[in-house]
Amino acid sequence: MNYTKCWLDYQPILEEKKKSCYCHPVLMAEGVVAKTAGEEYCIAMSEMLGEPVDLLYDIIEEPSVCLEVVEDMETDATNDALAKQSFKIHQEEDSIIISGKSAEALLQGVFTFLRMVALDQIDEKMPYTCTPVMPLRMMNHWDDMDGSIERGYSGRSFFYDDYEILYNERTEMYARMMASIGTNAIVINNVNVHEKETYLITDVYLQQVKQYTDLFAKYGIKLFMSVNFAAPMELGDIPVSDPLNPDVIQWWEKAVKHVYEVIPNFGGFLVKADSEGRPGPFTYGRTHADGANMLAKALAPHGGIVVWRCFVYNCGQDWRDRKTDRARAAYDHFMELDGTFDDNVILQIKNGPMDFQVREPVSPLFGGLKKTNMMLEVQIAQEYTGQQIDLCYLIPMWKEILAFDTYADDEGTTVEKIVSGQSYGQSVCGMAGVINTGDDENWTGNDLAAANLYGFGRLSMEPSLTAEEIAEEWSKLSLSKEKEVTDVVVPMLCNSWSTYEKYNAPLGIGWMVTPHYHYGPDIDGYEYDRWGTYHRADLHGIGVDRTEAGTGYVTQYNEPWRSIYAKKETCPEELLLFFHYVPYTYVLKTGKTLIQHIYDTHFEGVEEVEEMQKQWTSLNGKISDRAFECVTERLARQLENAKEWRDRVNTYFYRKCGIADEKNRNIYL
Ligand code: GCW
Repeated sequence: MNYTKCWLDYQPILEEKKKSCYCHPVLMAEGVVAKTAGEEYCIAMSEMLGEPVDLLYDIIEEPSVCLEVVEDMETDATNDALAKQSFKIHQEEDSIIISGKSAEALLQGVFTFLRMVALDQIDEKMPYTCTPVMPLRMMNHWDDMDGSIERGYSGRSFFYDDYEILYNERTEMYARMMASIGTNAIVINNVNVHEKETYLITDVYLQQVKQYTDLFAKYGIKLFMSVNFAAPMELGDIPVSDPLNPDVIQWWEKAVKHVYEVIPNFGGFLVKADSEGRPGPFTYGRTHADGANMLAKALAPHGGIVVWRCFVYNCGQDWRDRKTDRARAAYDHFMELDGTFDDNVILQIKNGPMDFQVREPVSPLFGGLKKTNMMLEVQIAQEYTGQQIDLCYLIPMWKEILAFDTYADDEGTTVEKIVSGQSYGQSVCGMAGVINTGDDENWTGNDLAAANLYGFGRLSMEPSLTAEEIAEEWSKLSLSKEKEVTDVVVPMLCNSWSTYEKYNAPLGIGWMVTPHYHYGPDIDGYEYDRWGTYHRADLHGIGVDRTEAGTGYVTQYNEPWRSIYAKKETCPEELLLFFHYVPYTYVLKTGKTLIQHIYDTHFEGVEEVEEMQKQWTSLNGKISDRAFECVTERLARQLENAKEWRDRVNTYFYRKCGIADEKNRNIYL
């Protein structure tokens, strides 16, 4: 086996923690998913008890763990889609009952129960009931069929190699891992659909895709594919892909019908249109609602959905133009279409208005749209946050995003409530994560980056979990249950975003990265380019004026945010340069000038990485040598990167403004 089991590497539990019922699982439900639930139970429990555990199918006299589906189980779910996902774990005398309202829910119940046993939480947490908060918990793969992964930092694709679809034990392990964290939807190919991938929805590949669909179905996961909006032109003999053209409409209907003939349980499409060179409805003067609804109508008779991305912006900008603002783009394009999308369309919105930077405000589109299904898109892959070399645990960031109050209706209309369907009663909505896996032995390049993958799943099931709780669970399940390990790993993870931010681009301005690769600093790398990603630093100050006098971006927020962001004095300082052009001598709330803040944080960032290294060294011999060495090597590279950021950023600004560091440290490059 050339891959690890991550958080599914079940370890023996202490003798005194074993309950007599554990070795008698009784499966009282039928069907493939229920069978998986039984199998997962046996795999895990055999490891934890240190003896083989076999599944029974009839009630027995002795204490047992009963796995059952109770369709009329009571739930507190607010809609039908979620109700079917409710499960319950409780004790009756010496037996334990795991019941799900559906087989999929039972499977989630079993994974939850196994986790509780592994973490020794069973007595503390039972009786336990759960209705997942996000209806859809989706992974987006940016895997290409040549075997590469766009923005992949952990090896090559385990789905494809050289335009062939791979299917092996690793794929099965992958499906288990995904199901165990609550994933119920997976998009198997990159949103940038190139020539060969366009054929995924045709007979060239459908039979092989079906293998994945069948595998995922065993784990209660639906398979989705990204499609090329220009497919009718590339695959058919139609000269256009105009969504209102009858030939185009018919082409898609036929294509979709065929997909469902081969794969009856297919989930639907993910679409990146009119974005970064991808084709879309704009070519024909049509709206994104025209485009999305055309596909939605083709999918609807089969129960499929369209996930349509809002990452639409002008990537051919002139840097001298200070009015066009990429941050405005998603809202400007999609707000006026609110209420015009079909019921089986979901708009997938990136968490921020730019592109997964280390710090961004929350996209104002969440607080704008009210009559449209919405899904939050975050990037588990650390494109701009250290590329799985540098440590950056993203759960605290995602928690902030989910907790953000949009004030769309009243106070308390948080992103979490909106994308979980609680605010507007939608049932097709949820969270999507651009996944960070590849064929590296440890799946995620840096072992610690797996905490982001695990955490994404856990958070989409239960957003009320704290970042610390998730970190602790992950660390205990993946590294070691010993307290001395958790005591090091949990704070390391939980402080890592802040550390990364300190040595990165300051106060929300973002970018300053090496163009194209997006790792390492290049302060002006994107400054005079076409991508709309400017910091506007000059002799006197830095930042983008996004107030009404500037690009007007602030007006896309509801009050009170609009007013809060509009003034330097009230704008949260971590976002100051995102919203304002600020002189280097401006005094921050800490009493420091902006320039001194930039110098100080960049020195601190490096010191914090050095401290992390020290902490990590103390784990030598306490976790697997493989994981220890992997992270040791990554931290050494992180330190180099942090120093480079420190020196380049500080030197750049010192040269621009000529203001010396108050502490007289060496600023050079
Ligand atoms: O951040 C950018 C990435 C692209 C990506 C794009 C997107 C898949 O640099 O590689 O393309 O976002 O989200 O579509």
